[in-house]
Amino acid sequence: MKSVLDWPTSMPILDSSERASQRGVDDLAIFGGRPAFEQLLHVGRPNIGDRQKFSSRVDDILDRRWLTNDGPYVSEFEQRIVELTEVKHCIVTCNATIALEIAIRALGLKGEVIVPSFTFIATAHALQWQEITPVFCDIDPQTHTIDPKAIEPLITSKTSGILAVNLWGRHCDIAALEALAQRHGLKLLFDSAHAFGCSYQGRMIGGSGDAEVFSFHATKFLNSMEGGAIVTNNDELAQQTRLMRNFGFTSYDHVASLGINGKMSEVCAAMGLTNLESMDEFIAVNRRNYQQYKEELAGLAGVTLVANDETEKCNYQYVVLEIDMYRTAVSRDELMKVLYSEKVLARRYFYPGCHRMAPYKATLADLSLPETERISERVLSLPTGTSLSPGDISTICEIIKLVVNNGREVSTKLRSVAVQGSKWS
Ligand code: T4K
Repeated sequence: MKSVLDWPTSMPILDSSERASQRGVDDLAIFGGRPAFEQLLHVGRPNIGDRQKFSSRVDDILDRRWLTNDGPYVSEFEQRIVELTEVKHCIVTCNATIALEIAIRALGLKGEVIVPSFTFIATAHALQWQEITPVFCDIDPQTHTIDPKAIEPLITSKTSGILAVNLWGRHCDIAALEALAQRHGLKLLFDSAHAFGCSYQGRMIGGSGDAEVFSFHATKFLNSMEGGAIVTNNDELAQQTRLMRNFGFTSYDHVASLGINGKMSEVCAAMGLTNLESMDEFIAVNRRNYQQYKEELAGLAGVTLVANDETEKCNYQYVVLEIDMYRTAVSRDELMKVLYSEKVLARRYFYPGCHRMAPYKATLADLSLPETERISERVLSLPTGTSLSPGDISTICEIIKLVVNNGREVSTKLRSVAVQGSKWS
């Protein structure tokens, strides 16, 4: 198999005479120039492992005629995750949102649960869907994860738990959260959708709190097309979540509890297993991409690459910029529009914060989360992963440098140009 590390050193779309480094502001596509790329570059383009192995697994599935409901590939995928995370139990699911919902219900969460607002909307929805009120908490501006100091004032007699998020694969202050949860008798659940393959204090993420949830969605660095998992060291919780995943069935005619259909299919498990075999390569490519962005954007005033904790294992799946428009003279949204015109679909994950989205904003107009609001105005996620070449990254960096180094001019010109058909307008 061709290694994913062996991508060409450059994939220029523009002729050498037109390369981004030689372009001026007037050559930007948004002002009428030719886009730097012919096709859109996405954040979250799936990494795909050995196709032949995947195909042969699909053949097995078809030969066996066992497509879902606890098939052998699902069991094998769960076993591999247990080995990798060194957590006692893994229950894979159809996606991480359902995994969160099952874990929330199995833990008996009710009333109010404290959760960061700076996260993908699924974290909050998993609570609200079960008529539990998400109580939004601010974040630590360094790590973008929930600020333990901001949690205590939010605890009321209705609080049943904390749902923390290991955002971007960066771990929260897990020790502080565990101490806080213990002190107040609260359940502690981690949304670790981004953190598969990452570590905390030298141990793989997965074994903290009462349970943790991973996502294996197509856009995650390790995907099973759609998929999620609950991991826990609690035997009883594992048994309960396993039952809940399959309608609560304990045997053919016996239902022990309320349940849902949260099962993962055999094809998804086959994809997950195949991609696990390339996981080290995916991380190596992500790390290389991250380093390249870091080096090429170094010293660009007002532009910071959100750091990973290099003392821990990281999956480097998100490359996130923070744009300080008081120094760049061009806003995050203006930069994003320019990139989009060049066919680089950078994303402002997780703008504007859950508390500013429906249905939550309807009752939270007065809620102020200063760090969440400030950070969500500044962040921009850039494409990474195995579908990107180093040449692509250089071109993206050249565009960013061109825009930021001419921030005032770009911003003024943009204001005089009517941008048609913008997805974000
Ligand atoms: N908790 C957190 C903290 C999460 O971030 C997420 C999901 C969850 C919980 C819930 O996990 P799941 O229930 O999904 O397992 C995407 C993903 O759909 C979502 O899984 C992810 N977080 C979130 C951060 O990103 P969107 O709305 O941005 O997806 P979309 O369709 O715009 O796709 C993103 C980009 O990826 C696009 O530019 C196109 C590209 N793409 C996408 C797919 C599906 C591809 O190139 N190929 C593909 O197959 O949410």
